[in-house]
Formats: sequence, structure tokens, C-alpha cells
Amino acid sequence: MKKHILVVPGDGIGQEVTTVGKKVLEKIAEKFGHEFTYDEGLIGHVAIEATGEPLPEETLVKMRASDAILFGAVGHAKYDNDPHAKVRPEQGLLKMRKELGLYANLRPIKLFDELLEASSIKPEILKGADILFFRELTGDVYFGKRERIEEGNTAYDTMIYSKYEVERIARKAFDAAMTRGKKLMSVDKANVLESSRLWRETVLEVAKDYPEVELEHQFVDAAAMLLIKDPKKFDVVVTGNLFGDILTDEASQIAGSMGMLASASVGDSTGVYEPIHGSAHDITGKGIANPLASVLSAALLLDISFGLKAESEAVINAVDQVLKAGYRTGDIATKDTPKDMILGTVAMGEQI
Ligand code: GGG
Repeated sequence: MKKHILVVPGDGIGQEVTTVGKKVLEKIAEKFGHEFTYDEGLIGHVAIEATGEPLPEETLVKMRASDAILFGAVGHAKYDNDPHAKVRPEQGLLKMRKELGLYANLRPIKLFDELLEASSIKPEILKGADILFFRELTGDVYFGKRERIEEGNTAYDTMIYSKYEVERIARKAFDAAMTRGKKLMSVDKANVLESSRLWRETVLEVAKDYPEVELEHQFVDAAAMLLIKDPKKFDVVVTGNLFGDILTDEASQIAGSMGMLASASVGDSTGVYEPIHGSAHDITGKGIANPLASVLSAALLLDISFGLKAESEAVINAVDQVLKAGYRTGDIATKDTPKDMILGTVAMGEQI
């Protein structure tokens, strides 16, 4: 198979982990006889430094022309304490999602058995947990009107959803539920928010087309509590942009670490595959970032964008084998992990 992949490492540890994700794709192409070609694009802080834009037109053109995008992360410490910065790295990420119509963000919460002890949740509660989140990605407070008023002393963001936006993500989630346990949980805050009442109403309408799927609604506060109390209760979950952002960071503790969670953003055009973690400037340049989220994102890319199931499974199997052999990065090590089994980013990539 011939495919063209755009690698967009972005900022901070995005650079380090994406190098490993790309190496894994190269190895897969070699082993399975595919021809993958690569190009690179700028986004985030590195793009602002080079061009003044968080997502330069040149990157967008390359994104549209590629078959899939392997993405890293955006963000830089310099903006954290500068609320007045007009141009920010995250704007590149939001623009990319909007321009490419990437409305569905799939976040599988996969717990490798070997990491049961790495989580802060008790193993007996965790064992067997396997969740697939659908986070809506192009609506909500991320794209609603926002403003500072009253001489800057009051601020607001608008939580906004249109029916068609809810319907299309709900359909994706119901379709996925049909291929898994035929269970779907929709998460909203319909007891308070009007946009959530529209959300719930629309999900209920879509449900009529999926009579075999058992649909459950939860308020986001209850869902956050249940995720830790009883993660096995969850199978497929569909929720909005903000709730999905927060709940999946929480759910990363089920998988042992943020460094383990991959994601796929799909919709109208080229799919984007990236770790759910950000640029992590506290550990940037130390060579200790966990590359497994990028490696597992490469596995999602092979499966979803290229339909290469065996190749994707080979990558997941490699992660499993390496964890079984006892290798860990610092974030998934426990007090019992021997020091010589704790690897840096590059060494972990070599094991995979
Ligand atoms: N790889 C994910 C990433 O770069 N996250 C940083 C970020 O700004 N995330 C906001 C979001 O995902 O909505």
C-alpha cells in the first residue's frame, strides 16, 4: 500500500514522542511491504516562532494533501502566565480541527494488564475496564463567542451546540456501540444547561435508529465520580468537547498514565492521530517522556485511516510484549520496578 503521512510534532515533548511514533510506522512499512512517504509541518509555538501563525497556511495545505496526520502536542510555558497573549499555540490545534472538519475525537481507554499496579485505582476495580470515548471536537465553549467586558473585569464563554453537530457525533458513537457491547452512555449537564438539553433530546432521537443499543444518560458530575468508582460500567461514551476533555484526562488514570492514551480525530477529511497529552514543558528535553501514546496513535492511524488491521494489531502487540517484558518509562513505573528497566523515550521506542 502507498500512503503519504504528514508528521506534525508541534511543541515540547510532542517532538520527542512523535519521532518514536514515526519510527514505528517506518518499521511497519518495512515488515509488511508498504510504501509510506512522509513530510513535516509546523504548528503551535514552533510555528508562531517561525511564521507568526499558530497554524500556517503551508501546514494546512500539506494536511489536506496527506492520507493521515501523525500529530504531537501544542503548548508552551511562556503563554501560561500571559492571559493577554493574542496569538497562542492552542489556536493552531482548534483551527486545524475546524478547517479539517475533525468533529469526532475517539479516545480509547485501554488498560494493559501489566499496568494494573501503575494506576492509583485499586486493581480489583480496574481489571477488565475498556472504554471508548467519543469527544465532540468542533463545538462547545471552544468555539462559542467569548469576550471580556466591563473594562476587562468580567469575561464569558458561550457553550453552544447545534442539532446537526450532536447528531453526527451521536451516530458515530452508536455505530461504535453496535460493534462493541451495544451499550452507550451519553454525558451532559441537562439539569442545568440548555445546550445539554438539546444534546440529550438529539441523542434520544438518534437512538430510535439503534434499538439494539442500550442508551444511558449521566450528568457529567456523576460520570466523573462513576469513572473512578466503577470504570467497568462504561463501554462507549459520547460527550461534548469540554466534558470530554476533562473526563478523558481523568480516565487516563485507568490506563495508568496520560502517557498511555492515544486518540484519533476524524470527520470530513484527513484523520489526525495524537496522544491526548499536551507538550509537558516540565519534562521537555529530558528524554523521559513516555512515547507509548504516540506509538498507540500510530496503531489507530494504521487501522482507521488505512484499514490495516493486522499492522495495527502488530503495534499494539509490541506494546503489550514490551510491558510484559517489564520495561517502563518513569510515569508507569512503580516502586517495585528495577531501576535498569526504567527507560527513556528513545530506548522505549527501540524496544517497541
Ligand atoms: N496532543 C494534545 C494536545 O496537544 N493538547 C494540548 C491542548 O491544548 N489541548 C486542548 C484540547 O485538546 O482541546
